[in-house]
Amino acid sequence: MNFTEAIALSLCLALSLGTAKAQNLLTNPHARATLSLNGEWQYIIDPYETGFYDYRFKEKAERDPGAYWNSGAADSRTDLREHGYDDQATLRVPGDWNAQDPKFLYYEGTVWYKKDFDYQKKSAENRVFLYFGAVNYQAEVYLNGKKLGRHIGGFTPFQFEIPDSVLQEQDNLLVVKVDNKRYKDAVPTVNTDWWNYGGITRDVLLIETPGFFVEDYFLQLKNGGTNARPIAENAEAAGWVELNGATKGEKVHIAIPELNLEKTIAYAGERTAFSLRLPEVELWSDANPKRYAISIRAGQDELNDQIGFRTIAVEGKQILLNGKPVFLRGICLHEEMPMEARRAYSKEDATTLLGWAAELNCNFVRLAHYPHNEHMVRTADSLGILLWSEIPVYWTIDFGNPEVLEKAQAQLQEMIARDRNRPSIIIWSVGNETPVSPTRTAFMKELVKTARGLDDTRLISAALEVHYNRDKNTIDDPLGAATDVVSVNEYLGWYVGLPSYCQTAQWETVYDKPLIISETGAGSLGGFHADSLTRWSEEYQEWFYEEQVKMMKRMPDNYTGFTPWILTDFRSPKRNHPVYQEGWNRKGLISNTGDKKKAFYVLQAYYNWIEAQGQ
Ligand code: GCB
Repeated sequence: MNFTEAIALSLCLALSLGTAKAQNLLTNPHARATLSLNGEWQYIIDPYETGFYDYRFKEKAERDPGAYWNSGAADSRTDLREHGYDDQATLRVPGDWNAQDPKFLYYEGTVWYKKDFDYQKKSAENRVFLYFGAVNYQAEVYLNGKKLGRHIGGFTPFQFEIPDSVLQEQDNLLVVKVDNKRYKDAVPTVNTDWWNYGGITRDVLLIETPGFFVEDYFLQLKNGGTNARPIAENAEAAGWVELNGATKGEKVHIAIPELNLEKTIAYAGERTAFSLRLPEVELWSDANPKRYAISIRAGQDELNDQIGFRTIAVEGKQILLNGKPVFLRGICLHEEMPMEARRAYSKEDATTLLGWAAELNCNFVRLAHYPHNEHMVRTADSLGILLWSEIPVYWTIDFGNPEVLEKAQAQLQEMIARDRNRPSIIIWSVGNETPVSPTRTAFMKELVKTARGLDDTRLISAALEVHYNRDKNTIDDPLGAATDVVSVNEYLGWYVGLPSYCQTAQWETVYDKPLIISETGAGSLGGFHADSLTRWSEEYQEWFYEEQVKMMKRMPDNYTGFTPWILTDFRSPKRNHPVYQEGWNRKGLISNTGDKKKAFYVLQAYYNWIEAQGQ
């Protein structure tokens, strides 16, 4: 059996075995939420998974009073119960558990979360969905003792419909088993250079819809339909609408009031295509992040959203935004608030992180190394920051295993489903620093194919590695043949030699495509000052950036973007120097105390210079 056959077989198996697959996502959940389940949740730490398995290590029966999805409340004083949710300790949702109590800092395993809520449907015919922004890594969700489903993957949303037979008007018992253990066949795998924050890390929402409703839609300008001007005339936008629970022929009304546009189509099942002629539209760009309100109505349901019209394309060695060459002045960032050493999850967090990027004069951010929360992407939409969004296919995952491919595909699908209407995202990345081999390249090409199949309006890339060579550093990873943009991480002057190595370094790519330097960086401990040859000093990092910038100025002419590693220091269990690291990767331009290091200003000056060149 060759690789493709193995994949086909595993997909068939998955279908026939009914592998827990989350339902199609309701787009823009925050605009529809009827009840937020954010807040304090009670919990049980369960490293042995006693709440899930019996003493023979078999999954407990649904009604087993000892199963932790049941309340643990005793029916009489003779009942034996060994769990319960009565104590006062709580965990905040959204949020990782690691930052909330020192006992969780290094914990990797199962925690049961429990929340009670009352809920009255507005009408008996309505439907109710339970939506999770993300749970890291695996979630089993139970309501009133019934299992709603399971989700695998720590950075993408999922939802379950709650059957009427399960939902109560009072005292609903919602329990989520969260497990963040690392596994070789997981995506990401056991080895990453970031903190494995566990928990219900993003918003939890209850959403009530009419019997049939607008589930999802897509609308964007047709590529090539614009020119370099900020206003396009007579442009054509194409898209589709998908209803849930509707019959064919149902009327769907699409309106963009600011453009005086209204259109009614008849629903033809699945994704029903439509197009709109836009007489005069202000284009969304980094310079002018113009958004329009859109409403899509069907039956009793109305979905509201904010979208931006823009095109993104590659022409020869350039990236064109709205038909005009753009240089990506970028920075990488993790979804983490350095000062509190926790996952970022809110609009305020997004505003802080992207605000720092804007202060650097960035027009681009690489969201590393997994899809970030939806607030981040929507905040970028409103600020005019272009984005690279990535799935955690990171380093050496189990490329030969078709189930791993399936897990990666699921995350890719969920990432694109959530964000396909966000104008800020211009690049989907299918992975980072994956080691070249025929098996890996076949795996990665499958992901590229899937990404294109799901969204042909954006660019596809992956962060590749470079093999350093004193004479010439050549970028020739075979995966580069499959992506629209070739992106490369290089650490000349940190992992390889000293920053002075940059002075004579030569670069070439075998691909006539746009080239992004998707990482480069050096560590420094904020506030530690010494001469520039002293590792870990701010001066070494500053010198590193100075040499990198000079080298970038002599890059081949397909160099179209730069996203150094990284905006802020971030926690990593791999970084164990007792003086300079103590569990932190120190390559941030901003320290974990929120102070800007000297190198911040070198990059800022470079970006000001690029902007002044009119690029
Ligand atoms: C890399 C990885 C990134 C690491 C970084 C480093 O190449 O892509 O995840 O954190 O290097 O600091 O070594």
